[in-house]
Amino acid sequence: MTSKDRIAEPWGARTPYAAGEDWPVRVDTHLAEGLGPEDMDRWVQTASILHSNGDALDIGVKDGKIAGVRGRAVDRVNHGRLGVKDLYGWQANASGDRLTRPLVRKGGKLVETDWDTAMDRIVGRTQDLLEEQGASAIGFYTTGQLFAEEYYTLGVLAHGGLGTNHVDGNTRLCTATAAAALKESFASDGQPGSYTDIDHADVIALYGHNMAETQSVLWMRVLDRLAGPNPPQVICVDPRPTPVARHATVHLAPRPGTNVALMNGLLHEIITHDWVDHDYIDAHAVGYAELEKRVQEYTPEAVATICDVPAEQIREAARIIGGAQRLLSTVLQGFYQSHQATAAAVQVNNVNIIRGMLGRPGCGILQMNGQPTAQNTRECGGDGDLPAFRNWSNDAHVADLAKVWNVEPFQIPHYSPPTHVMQMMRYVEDGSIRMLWVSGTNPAVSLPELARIRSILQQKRLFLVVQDIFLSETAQLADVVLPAATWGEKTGTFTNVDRTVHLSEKAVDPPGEARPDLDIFLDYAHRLGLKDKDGEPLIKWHDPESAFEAWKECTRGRPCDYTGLSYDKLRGGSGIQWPCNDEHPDGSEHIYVDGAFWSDPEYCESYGRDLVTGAPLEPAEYKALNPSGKAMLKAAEYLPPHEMPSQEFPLQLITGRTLYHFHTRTKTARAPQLQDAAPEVWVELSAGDAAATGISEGDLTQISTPRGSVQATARITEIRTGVLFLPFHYGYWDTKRGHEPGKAGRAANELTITDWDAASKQPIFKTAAARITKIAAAEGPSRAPTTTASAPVSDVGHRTAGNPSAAADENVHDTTAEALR
Ligand SMILES: Nc1nc2c(c(=O)[nH]1)N[C@H]1C(S)=C(S)[C@@H](COP(=O)(O)OP(=O)(O)OC[C@H]3O[C@@H](n4cnc5c(=O)[nH]c(N)nc54)[C@H](O)[C@@H]3O)O[C@H]1N2
Ligand SMILES: Nc1nc2c(c(=O)[nH]1)N[C@H]1C(S)=C(S)[C@@H](COP(=O)(O)OP(=O)(O)OC[C@H]3O[C@@H](n4cnc5c(=O)[nH]c(N)nc54)[C@H](O)[C@@H]3O)O[C@H]1N2
Ligand SMILES: [Mo]
Repeated sequence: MTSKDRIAEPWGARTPYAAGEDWPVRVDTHLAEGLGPEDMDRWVQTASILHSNGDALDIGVKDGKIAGVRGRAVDRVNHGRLGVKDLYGWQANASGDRLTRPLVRKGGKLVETDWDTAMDRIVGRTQDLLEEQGASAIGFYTTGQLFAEEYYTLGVLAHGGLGTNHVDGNTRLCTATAAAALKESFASDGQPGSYTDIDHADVIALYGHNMAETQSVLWMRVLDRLAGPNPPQVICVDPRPTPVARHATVHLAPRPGTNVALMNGLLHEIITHDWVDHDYIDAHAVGYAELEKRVQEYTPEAVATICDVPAEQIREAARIIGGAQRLLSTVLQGFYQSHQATAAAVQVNNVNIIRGMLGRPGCGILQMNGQPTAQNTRECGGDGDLPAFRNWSNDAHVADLAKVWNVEPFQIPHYSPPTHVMQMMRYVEDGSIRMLWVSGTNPAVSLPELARIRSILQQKRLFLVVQDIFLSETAQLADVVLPAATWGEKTGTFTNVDRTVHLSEKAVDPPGEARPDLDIFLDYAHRLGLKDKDGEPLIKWHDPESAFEAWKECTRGRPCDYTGLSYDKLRGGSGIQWPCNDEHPDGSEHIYVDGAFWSDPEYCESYGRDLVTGAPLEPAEYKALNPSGKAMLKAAEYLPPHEMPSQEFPLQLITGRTLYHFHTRTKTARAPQLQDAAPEVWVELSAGDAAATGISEGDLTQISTPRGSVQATARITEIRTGVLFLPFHYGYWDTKRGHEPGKAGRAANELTITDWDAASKQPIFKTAAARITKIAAAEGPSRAPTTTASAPVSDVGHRTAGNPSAAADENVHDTTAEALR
C-alpha cells in the first residue's frame, strides 16, 4: 500500500501489462482525514457520477455520513482505480448550501415552501397550459446525470402521458453526435467497442478526445499498456498539447474545425495504399465506391493546407492506422462540438469499417459519452428519442411502444424528430413554449451565448421549474426550485460508454426535504392523474426497482436488451454489459461480432439523415441504400467553419475541460482539494500569440468574440498558434463571493455562438473567431493546473499539488485474476 497526493499525481503509479494480459488490480481509496477503512460503519456499492467511464466504487459510511470512497477491485471497468474527481468530489454532497426545501417565487424573490405548495403550483400551471394551448406549450430539459429509472419515468410521462415532443437532455450538448454517428453508420445507437479493447489493441487513435483528463481511469489503462511490453502506438488529433498528445506516437494538431478534411486525408491514404479489408466490406458494408471517390481529392498535401498539419505527419498517422492489426478508435468533443460533427465522427467509423476492425478483441470504436448516465438519457427517451432505440419514423415501432405503455399509438408524438434544446430555447424565446422543466443541468452556464440564454430564461411569460441540488445560476432564474437528492442518497442504475450497467445504491439520507428525482417525477404524474387507455395509472411503478423492471420490459428484443439483468444480479460483483438476456445471460463484451449489424430496415433505430442539411431520410431511401442490414459507409465533403477569423477577431477560440473540475462546478467547486487545484479561470495561448499581443504568463487578459467578453489570466502553453482555449467550468456565480454584478464575465459561454451541427443538433462550442488583449500585468503566475494540458511552456514557479488532506491510498493486488473472478 502506498500513499500519494493524487492532485499532484493524478494517474497514480503504473502497473504495466502486456497485450492480451489482464489489467492488474489497483484499489484506490480516499477517506475523510483521520479515518481508516476499519472506521467505516458500512460500504455501499455505486459507480462514478462525474464522467462517463463508469468506475465502480464503494462509498464508506460513518455515522450516517459519506466519509470516503474506495474503488471496486472486482469491476471490469476500473479494476479498483479511481480518478481525482471521484477521490475528492464526494465531499460536495455534504456541502452546507445544499437545497433542502422547495422554493417558489413570490414578489420577485425565491422563498422556501413545502412540497405540496410547490408541486401544486407546477401541476396547476401544467393543467392550465394543456387546456389553453396543448402539450406543445410544455418542454422538459433533462440531463446525463440522473438514473435510468428516472429518465424512463420522465420519458413515459412526457411522451405517453402529456404527449409533448419537446423533450431533450443536455446530452444534446454532450453526446448527441455519438448517437448520431452510430445511427448513420450502424443505424442504431450502441457502442461497438469495449474497454477491454485497450488490453489487445496495437493502435489506439484518439480523435478530439483528451482521455487523460476526462476519463482518467481509462487513460491509466492506456498508460499501463504503454509502460508494458509490446506497447500500442497512440495517434492523437487535438490542437492542444494534452497528456494524450504527449504520449502519442503521432500528434496531429489541426486547425479547429477541420476534422472532416483531416479524416478524409487519412481515408485517402488508407484507400490509396489499399490497407483495406475488401472481404469484410463486400460481406458487411455498403457505400465503399462513393467513399473512395469522395476522398480522392484529399491528398496529404491538400489536407495539409486546410488543417495546417505537415503532409508527412498525415502520411505517418495513416501508415500506422493502416498497418494496425487491432485498432481502437475513440472520439469526443473535439469532433462533436464542431460544425461538421456527425460527418467527422462518421469518418472515424469508416476507418474501422474499411479496415474490418470491429467485433473482436482490440478492434473497436468508442464514440464516447461524456456524462455518467448519458447513455441512459438516450436509451430511455430522456433526449426525446423513443425508448430502447425504437424508430420514431417506423409505425410498427410506435405501435409496439404503445403496447408496452398501454396507450393509443397516436398519443405518442412521432410526426417529426424530437425538438432539440436549441430549438426549444427558440420556442421559449418566441413564446410558444411557456413552461420549461429543467432537471439536473445548468443551462445558464452550459448553453452557448449566455446573454441570450439568460434573457430567454428570465422572460416573465415563461414558467421555469428547476430541479437541482444547489441554487445554480439556472435555479436562481426559476419560478419553482425543487430540491433533489443525488448520487449516494438515492438508488438506481446507469450505463457507461462501453454498455456496462451499474447499480448505485443509497448510502445516506438526503439533506432536509430533498427528494430523489424519481420520486418527484412520480409525484407529478400522480398529481396530474395520468392514465393509460384502460383508465389505469399510466405509470405503474413506485420505486427504483419496480421502475427498473418496467424499463427492462420496454427493452425486450431491442438492441439495448436489459431483460437478463436485475438489481440482485448487479449487486456484489462487476457491472454487466448489455445486451444481457436469455441469449447472453452474462452480458456482451462486443456487439457487431461477425459483421452482424442492427441495421435491418424493420429493426433499426434510424433511417439516417443527410449529413449536410440534417434532413431525415425517408424509409424508402434507407431501404434502397441498405436493404439487407449492413454497416453504411457515408462520405462527406469538408466545409469550412461557420465563423472564420477576421481582422477584428484574428484567433480561433476553443473551450473545454480540465481534469480537476466537472462542468459548471456545482460539485467540484465545493470539494476543497479540487477547487484549490484550479481555483480561477484562465486562458491558454501560444508563446507566439503571447509575444504578438504583448501578453506574459499570469497577465489579466480580455477575450472577446462577436457575442461578448470575458476576463481570464494568461497561461502560455504549447497550444497551436492562432488558437485560444478557455475552460468552460467557471459560471458567473462564484460559490465564495456569489454573483458579482458589474464584474466582467468569466463563463466561456458568454463568447460561444448560437449554431449547431445539422445532423446531430449538437451546439458548436469549439470554434469561434476571437481576439485577446492585455488588461493588467501579472500579480503572479496563472493558477491553471501544471499537471495537464494547461502545463506552462516553462517553469512558472507554481506547481499543482494537494495539501496533506489529499493523500490517497493505492493498493496494488498481485492476484488480479482472483480479484476479478
Ligand atoms: N475532468 C473532467 N472530466 C470530464 C468532464 C469534466 O467536466 N471534467 N466532463 C465529462 C463530459 S460530460 C464530457 S462530454 C467529456 C468530454 O471530454 P473531452 O472531449 O475529452 O473534453 P474537452 O475538453 O471538451 O475536449 C477535448 C479536446 O478537444 C480538443 N479540440 C478542440 N477543438 C478541436 C477540433 O476542432 N479538432 C480536434 N481534433 N480537437 C479539438 C480540445 O483541445 C480538447 O483537448 O468529459 C467527461 N469527463
Ligand atoms: N463552452 C462550452 N460549453 C459546454 C461544453 C464545452 O465543452 N464548452 N460542454 C457541454 C457538455 S459536453 C456538457 S455535458 C454540458 C454540461 O452542462 P450542465 O449539465 O449544465 O453542467 P453541470 O454542472 O453538470 O450541471 C448539472 C446540474 O445538475 C445538478 N445535479 C447534480 N446531481 C443532480 C441530481 O442527482 N439531481 C438533480 N436534479 N440535479 C443534480 C448540479 O448541481 C448542476 O446544477 O456543458 C456543455 N457546455
Ligand atoms: Mo458532456
